[in-house]
Order: sequence, then C-alpha cells, then structure tokens
Amino acid sequence: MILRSSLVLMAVAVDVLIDLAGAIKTPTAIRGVAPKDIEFYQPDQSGNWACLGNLEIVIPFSRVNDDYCDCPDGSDEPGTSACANGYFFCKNIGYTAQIIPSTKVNDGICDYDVCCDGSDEWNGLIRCENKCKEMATETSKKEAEMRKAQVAGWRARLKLVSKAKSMRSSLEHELSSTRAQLDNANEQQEKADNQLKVAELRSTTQAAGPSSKDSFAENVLSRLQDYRAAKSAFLKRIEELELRVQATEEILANLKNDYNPNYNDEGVKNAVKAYNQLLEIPIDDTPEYVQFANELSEEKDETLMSSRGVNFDNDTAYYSSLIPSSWIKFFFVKVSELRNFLVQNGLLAERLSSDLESRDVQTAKTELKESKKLVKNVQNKLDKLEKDLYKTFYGQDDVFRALQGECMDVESGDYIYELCFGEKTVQKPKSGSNTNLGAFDRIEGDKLYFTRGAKCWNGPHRSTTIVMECGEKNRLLSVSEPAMCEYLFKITTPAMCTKPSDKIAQNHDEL
Ligand code: MAN
Repeated sequence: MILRSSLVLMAVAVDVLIDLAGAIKTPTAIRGVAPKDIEFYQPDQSGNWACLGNLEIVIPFSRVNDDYCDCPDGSDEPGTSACANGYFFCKNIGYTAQIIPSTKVNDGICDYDVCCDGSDEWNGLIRCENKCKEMATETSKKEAEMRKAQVAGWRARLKLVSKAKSMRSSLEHELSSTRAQLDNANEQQEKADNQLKVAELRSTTQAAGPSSKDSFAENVLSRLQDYRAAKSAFLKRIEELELRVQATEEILANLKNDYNPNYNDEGVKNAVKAYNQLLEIPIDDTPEYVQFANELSEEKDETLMSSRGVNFDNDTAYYSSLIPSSWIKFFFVKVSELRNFLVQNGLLAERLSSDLESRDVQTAKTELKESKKLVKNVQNKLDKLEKDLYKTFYGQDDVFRALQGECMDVESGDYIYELCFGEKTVQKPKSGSNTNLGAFDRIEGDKLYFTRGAKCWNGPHRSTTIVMECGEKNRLLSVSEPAMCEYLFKITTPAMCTKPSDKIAQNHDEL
C-alpha cells in the first residue's frame, strides 16, 4: 500500500512538474484521458478545475488523478481506480484504442483484450508488456483470412446461384412438358369415357335379360314389329285401291267404246273426253312405293340390327324376336332358373360377376380407370412443379434451391445433430433411435426455420432455428437448446455471402 501510494504521488508529482513547467500541458500529461478529451482537463487561472459532470464542484487541479475520488461522476480520477464509476483510456498505439472501467486499473491483471499496451497496470505491481503490435499483426492476418473467405464464399455463392438458375430452367421445361402431358391425358380420359359409353350402349343392346325389359334391343324389336304391321296394312290398302282403279278404268273403257256419238248427251261426251285425257298421262311401271315396300324386307331389318351390335344368332335377340314381348321376362326368368339349377348341381360353371359385363365394357372401364389415374398423377406432378417454381421461397436469387438435400452434421454433447437443407433437422443419439427436430418450413432473412418435429415429452413439437452467416463451406458450427425442445443451430454457408468490395476482390484477385 505504501509502495502504491508513493507511486501515485510520483505520478501526481510528474503531472504537477509538467504543470509547473507551464509551457507544455501535453495530452499525455493526464493519465487515462483520451486525446480528444484532454481539453477538458485544463486548470483555470487560479489553478482550479471543475468536475466534468458536476461543474459546481471545484477542486484544485492538483487533485486530478491524486488517487482520491472527489467528483461524483469519477471524472477527477481518469487514471486511477479511486472512483468506481470512472473510465480509463488505453491508447493501444498501433492497435485500437479502448476504454476500460477504472476498477480494472492497477488491479494486478493484464487486461490485454482491452488494453493491449498494458497501460492499465502502470503502478508496477505487475509488468504488462505492450502486445499491441503482435495483436495488430494477428488481427490483420485474421482480417485478411476473413476477406479471403469472403471472396471465396462469394465465388461459391455465384456457383450456387448459377446451379439454381439451371435447375429452375430445367424445372420450367419439365413444367411445360407436364402441361402438354396433362392435355394428352385429359384427351385420353375423354376418349376412354366416350368408349365406355359406346361399349355400355352396345352391351345394353346385346344383353336382353330379365332385368333388361326396356333394353334397346327389345325396343328396336318392338318398333320393327310395328313397322312390319304398318307395312302389310299399307300394301293391303294399295291392293284394294288398285282393284278399284282397275274397275273404274274398265267402266270408262266400255263407255268410250259403247256410247252413241250422235246422241247429244253432254255428260257422257265430257266423261269420254276426260277419260281420253287421262289415258295420255304416262304411268311409271315400277312405282316408288313398290321399291319402298321391298326396302322393308326382313333381311334388311336383320342387317340393320347387327350393325347396331344386335346379334340375331345371339340367343337373347333371337328368342326375343320370336316371342311376344310380354313373354320375354317370363322366358328369361326361366332360363336364369335353369342356369342356377345347373350351376348348383355342378353341371355348369359359375359365372363371375365380371362376366355380367361385356368384355368391351370391362376393357373400356379399365382404360377409363387407367386414364383417370394418369390425369391425377400428371395433375399432382404439375401442382408440385408450380408450387415449387412459383410459390416456394428459396432465398435471394433462388440460392437455396441449389442446396436442397445437402446435409451437414456436428457432434455436440450426447448427440450428433444433422441438418439437411430444405428437408429436416435430426438429433442422433450415440445409441438408440433418431429424433426428428423439425421439417423445413421457411427462410426468413439470415434464418431457416424447421418446425413440426417429434413431440417433446409434456411439451411442444420440436423445432429448430438455423442462424446462418457467410462461409466458404456449409458447416454446422454449434448446436444449443435454449428452451426445451427448441434447438438453435449456427452454421456457415456461402448462400449468405455478400459481394465483397471491389478493393477486397482486387486484392484477392479472385473475382
Ligand atoms: C431428449 C432430447 C432432448 C430434449 C428432451 C426432452 O432427451 O431430445 O434434447 O430436451 O428429450 O424431453
């Protein structure tokens, strides 16, 4: 303590001597004061000085740095530890000047992190050599490395961005070909749909059974019967009319031959005249109705029916054409009963339910099902592509698109932690099963968020926040769990690097 006091006295004496010299009140004269503040440490004409924060307190200037705290703001003791709230200025020449709390002055510890020049320990209690030069060298080496990393990181980022660009463009190609595929698939589905309708119609016309009383075939057959009845009534009527015309013509021919032209009977004369005119009108030997009647032949009916898919050899249509329509149901019930009897007695194979449908219908149904499945798959693919290309944020310049699926890990405590970009974060114990710490959710600024991980016991679902900074490589630096089941990963990635200034870039001659 005695040593300390005498040292302080010596320091004060130095100050006072310099004061007395009068001429040089250099900034160095006041220990612990920054050069820019030295002007505040000048005595007035009477050799007094006022505390900086309390101007009403005036003390003799000789009490500045006398190791006794006079000012409530500690401003009178910038170079000693007398005031607990004061600050000591370390010049750190050659490095960066800094301020240290007064309490650390002459405390016997070299605070190199703040005072690399060791000036905070001036009373000789401990010798702190000046390390500013080597610290400056080390720092500038580190800075150079950082700048180099920044340049390399930026280069790596440029590569990622160009990869992301080509990924996007190939996805856009895929999108347009998928759109074309979807058009085709829709067309195919429409075709298959129409084919099924046709096949079902055919099948309905072919399948006359107890349940197909109103079937197309039955309706056509009944219409044919109507046409046939109309045709015979029509032909009968023609025959009758032909007989009448014949008889009338005979009467008129007799009248023409037998009448007495000398007898002045106007009525007879006019009738003969009209008959002669009638004879002059030409007559078609094969009138149209004869052709029409021939058209209505039964062979033609059969041709027509088979062109609509009705097979006259097919038992259903054949029998239904032979029996009155009111009997059809009864007939098929009997056929079905007979069939069941034969099946039950093992004389006939059981009909599969699919047999109830025609093969054409089955094929058309399968084709329709397949084409619907195709439409659905292609539509899903299209939706995914559109979402990926236009609704998902992959960071500035799409850069994280290029990192999708890339993984990194680090060992921390009892676990290995893994991060896969755009996918998941995982906690892997050295033995036992992995725990899902979240699925990729979003990018926000310099953070990635992974959410909806495995549920925490008695707590929320696990989630991970990734804090990113620029680095040449993707590296998982550290993992912590600031709150239970909420994880914090710190990583470096080139994705976060920004363009270095031209000066830095030139120095590294890299870009
Ligand atoms: C496991 C790990 C831990 C977590 C606890 C919560 O031990 O996933 O990180 O804190 O479960 O119960």
